[in-house]
Amino acid sequence: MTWRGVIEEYRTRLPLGADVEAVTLLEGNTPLLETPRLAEALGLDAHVYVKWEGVNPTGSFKDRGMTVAISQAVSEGSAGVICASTGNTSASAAAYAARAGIDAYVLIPEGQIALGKLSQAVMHGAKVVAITGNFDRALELVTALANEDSITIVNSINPYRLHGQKTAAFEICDALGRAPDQHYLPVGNAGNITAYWMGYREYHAAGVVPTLPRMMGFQAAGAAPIVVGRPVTAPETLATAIRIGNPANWRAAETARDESNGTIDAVSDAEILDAFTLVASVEGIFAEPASAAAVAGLKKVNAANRVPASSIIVCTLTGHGLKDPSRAIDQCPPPPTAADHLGAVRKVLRL
Ligand code: AN7
Repeated sequence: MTWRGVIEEYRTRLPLGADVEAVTLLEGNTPLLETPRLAEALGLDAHVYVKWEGVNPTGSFKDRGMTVAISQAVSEGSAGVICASTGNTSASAAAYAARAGIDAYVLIPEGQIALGKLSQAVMHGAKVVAITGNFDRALELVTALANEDSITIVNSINPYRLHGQKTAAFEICDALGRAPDQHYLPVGNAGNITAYWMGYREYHAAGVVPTLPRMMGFQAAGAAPIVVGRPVTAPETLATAIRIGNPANWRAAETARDESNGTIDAVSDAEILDAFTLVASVEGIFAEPASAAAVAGLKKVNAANRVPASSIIVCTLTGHGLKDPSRAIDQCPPPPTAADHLGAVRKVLRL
């Protein structure tokens, strides 16, 4: 049967009234790919899979939550939605709002979001404001605006967002026939790690899977409030998607970590860039830098001998690398040029 989007596929496990119509772009049903060349490159004796979320309709995992949040908002008669964003949330909110025929308002930190993400929000007709402060300040302003006007906030403090995002955990269990042993993912505003843990717990409680994974979250070293134990006032990382100093779901993410006997740790920008390049070059999967934090985290945990042999590992690759092509090109030397004849081209290609 053809895929109907995460609401119709998992409606019985979502807190939506039967009368709520799905606003959908047929998100979800993303590939769970086994990545043996990546496992080998990391020196891992384990089954490594990636949940490739960059192939969602707007190129990130945010679509899973947005379909649920915007469907609910429309059913409540909301005329518009608002969010603060490091980029992907705004791209997704703008797309689903366009699909629903309602307004989208977006606050972004000026100069700190990848151009692809900004172009999506603009193309989908969102009203975008770039503010002088960072993401955390934008989220404070958005919260105030949503309270004063009757527009719905669609950041991950909106509970419907997390219910939508938990469907990725369902899909992984459905594909593997069990839960993984360890699940790695990047942590920014900490909604996704919270949502996955909710999804795994719900499947476990319903008897669909007999075990639960350890939740392994990774922040960028310059934006690692949960790791250092206090808000970071001036977060810095080249992985702009996770440049967040005071995550909205901080406590819930700590609960996911503690209940699952997992970890929330930090990886450096250099480690993130290494993983970014590695996944693209050995597996043909072009994920964005923030996504690579999960893989960098797996490498770090393995180096500390904390990945048991033969275990089943899943890394969520949260967003598509094409959102920020200049970051990728900066990683590579510019291509050599050649005159337009065979000899010259052969010489450059060493063929
Ligand atoms: C590619 O778009 O917060 O820990 O405003 O875009 O659930 O926040 C994006 C976050 C990981 C972190 N990977 O997820 C936003 C925003 C990518 C992201 C995260 C984000 P959360």
